[in-house]
Amino acid sequence: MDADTARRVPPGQYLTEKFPVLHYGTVPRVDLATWDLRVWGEVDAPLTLTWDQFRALPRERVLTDIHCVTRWSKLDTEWEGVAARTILELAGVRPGATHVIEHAEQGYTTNIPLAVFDDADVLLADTYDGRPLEPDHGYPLRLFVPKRYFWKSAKWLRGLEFVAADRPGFWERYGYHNDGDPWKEERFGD
Ligand SMILES: Nc1nc2c(c(=O)[nH]1)N[C@H]1C(S)=C(S)[C@@H](COP(=O)(O)O)O[C@H]1N2
Ligand SMILES: [Mo]
Repeated sequence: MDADTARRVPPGQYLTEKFPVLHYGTVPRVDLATWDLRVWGEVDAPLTLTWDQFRALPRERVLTDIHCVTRWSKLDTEWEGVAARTILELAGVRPGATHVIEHAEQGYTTNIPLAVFDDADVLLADTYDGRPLEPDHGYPLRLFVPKRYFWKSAKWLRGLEFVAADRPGFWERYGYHNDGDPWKEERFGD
């Protein structure tokens, strides 16, 4: 590995070319005709977007690295979708909001600070490597939060709840770190 590549690998991680699949439970079957995405909580304008409405929003592309708490990292992954910041504008997030709870199919949740969500590289991603997400990787939509371990990127995303007080999500309640910053090796514990 050259020095430039090595600098991109957080402590305790190894590089893989593969794209491992990791989740709790089964892969949900999703029907786009009945699918929706809800945005609620500390916002002026709660949203319920159909698939067509979501697809009509302005789109962005992000090329960056991902890091899983199980120690694999993958460089230069390419994602497309709608910027988190577009959702912030549309929903009119209130000053009191401090955190975002990601809600996925089958009850999976994960929490991030609003400041982490409000970053140019955070996407509501429906496309990986130029193609629609595979069912295993979150079809039709996942959140993509590259500056945190990958459990903070909820697959099969169905809702974003803006809250005025933090609330641990699924893995956070099982002892994963609340923040999950790979550069600080925040794997377990608070
Ligand atoms: N809905 C949902 N999203 C999830 C999970 C899950 O169990 N359910 N697991 C997380 C974990 S622990 C990881 S490491 C990544 C894995 O994403 P991948 O399967 O696309 O590599 O998804 C995250 N998102
Ligand atoms: Mo994970």
